[in-house]
Amino acid sequence: MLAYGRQERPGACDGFASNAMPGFCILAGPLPGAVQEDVIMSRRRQIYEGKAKILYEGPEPGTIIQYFKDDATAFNAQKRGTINGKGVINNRISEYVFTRLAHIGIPTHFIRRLNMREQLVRQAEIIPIEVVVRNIAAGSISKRLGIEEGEPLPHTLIEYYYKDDALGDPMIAEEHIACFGWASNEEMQDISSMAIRVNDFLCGMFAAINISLVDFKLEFGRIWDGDYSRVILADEISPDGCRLWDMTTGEKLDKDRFRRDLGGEEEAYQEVARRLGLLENDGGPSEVFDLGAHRKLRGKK
Ligand code: AIR
Ligand code: ASP
Repeated sequence: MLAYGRQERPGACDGFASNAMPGFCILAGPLPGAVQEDVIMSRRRQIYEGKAKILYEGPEPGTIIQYFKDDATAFNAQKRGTINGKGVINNRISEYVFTRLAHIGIPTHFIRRLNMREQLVRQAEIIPIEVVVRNIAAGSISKRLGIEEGEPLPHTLIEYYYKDDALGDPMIAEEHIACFGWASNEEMQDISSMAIRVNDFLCGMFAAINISLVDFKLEFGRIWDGDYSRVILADEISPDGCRLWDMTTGEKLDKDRFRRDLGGEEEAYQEVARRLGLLENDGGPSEVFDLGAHRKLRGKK
């Protein structure tokens, strides 16, 4: 049973911006099961290279391989760097989160993790909207509206940004989305209700490991089944696209460490993975994470 709606394929002249979203359909039928990794490695073709991931053609029609890089960018790629091991950790964290979300009925593109840096996902038409969910003021909303960072918001906010690097991902209203046909009203209903469910689930999941989910970004894709499409959660969920603060110390455990030159980004990403039970406890500090102490322990300044 599908919790979220199926949309009929729009006709050519009904105002839906099909030219903005060149369609590619997935073939109906069962998704591939075990696929030999050596086959994947030898036959694949690169489809797209983004700031933090590379997409390769998958082993079956309708599949894609997501390769997670260590590259980090911020401020629309004006700042560039590397966070060692980030790709491996984000691959693992995103696998874990998407798997848990699937268990509560959120349709996602995730099929399975292939190896340390790659996962197999369903190919979808990416809806060109970044959906940001905020629980606590931080980052751009604090700057834009002069709200102090750390101020809990009176209620959860959903914001939309148009995914366009050349324009710097400008903030948009739902009216823009409807006006330019980036997503239909029905799709936006599915997207906003999924975003709220994901937020509720993730807030609880992170609270259980003493982390506040301050805000995060989601991306959605459209998959076709004949003349019908539905929206699924795509991209990744990792400390690259979430603000995660230790509930006790307020320590930032996310990409703001890189954006704001705070240092300790590798340790912060590892700490999130460790608390989620995805890494062996290496005997380092565990109750409340102290990045300074941890870095000293590892001989870093
Ligand atoms: N985000 C937005 N665009 C790219 C990313 N990663 C995420 C940030 C933050 C949230 O969206 O990681 O968790 C809000 O970002 P901002 O900059 O609008 O405050
Ligand atoms: N990764 C995005 C960029 O390069 C945004 C960010 O995470 O700050 O601009």
